[in-house]
Amino acid sequence: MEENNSGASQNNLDEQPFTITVFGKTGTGKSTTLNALFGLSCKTDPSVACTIEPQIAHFEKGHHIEKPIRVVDMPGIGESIDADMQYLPYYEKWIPETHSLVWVTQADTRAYKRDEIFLNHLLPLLHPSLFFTVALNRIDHLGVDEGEKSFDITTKQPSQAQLQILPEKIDDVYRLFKGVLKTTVLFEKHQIVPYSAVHRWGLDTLKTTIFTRRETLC
Ligand SMILES: Nc1nc2c(ncn2[C@@H]2O[C@H](COP(=O)(O)OP(=O)(O)O)[C@@H](O)[C@H]2O)c(=O)[nH]1
Ligand SMILES: [Mg+2]
Repeated sequence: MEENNSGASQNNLDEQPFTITVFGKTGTGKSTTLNALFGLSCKTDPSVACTIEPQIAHFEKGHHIEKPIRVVDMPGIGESIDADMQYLPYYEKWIPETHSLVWVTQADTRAYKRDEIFLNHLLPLLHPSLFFTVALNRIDHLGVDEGEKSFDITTKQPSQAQLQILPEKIDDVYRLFKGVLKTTVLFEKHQIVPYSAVHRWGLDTLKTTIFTRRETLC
């Protein structure tokens, strides 16, 4: 993966390869997700913010790819807005060039305040032609801290209890993101995709959702 803040300079979306840009708090599994979806080898770590500059992967038109795409792994949202805002030039460059914005967050928490605050700061940069996906990772840990039966790692399926609490979780996450996004971009509940990057559950749906607008845009 290339590391830089340069890249294409034109902001005309039609002239850019289909561009997927990934945001989210440090440790939610952005790099693991990109590795699983696109066969990349971004560094992953349970405790360290590995990505401090945007990491850009280019996929040329080829055997399995009909049209060129670009995948941009943004630095993780950290501990303070001040620290996050040092990356503002990266956001200002990449969001206008993004077709599909993927916001990775985790299912196994109730603490979405940082997502909310940070998304609010990015809101002025979002544009109506952007397709917004909330990638709800770590489904394998959903409800486990509250004593629910956990993910079956043999069959690679969530437990019945996890599947039962999932709609309520999606409702909560939807309320929160919709409350910030309002009508800035199209955002409906099916744009929240539950999955587990490490256990590869839900990845196909995530990929299909991320590419929703590809055919019409490119
Ligand atoms: N249990 C579980 N852990 C995950 C999942 N996805 C990522 N992780 C772990 O979370 C940690 C942080 O992942 P990483 O991809 O580096 O996060 P990033 O900082 O958002 O890029 C790593 O230890 C991953 O193995 C998942 O679906 N379930
Ligand atoms: Mg990372």
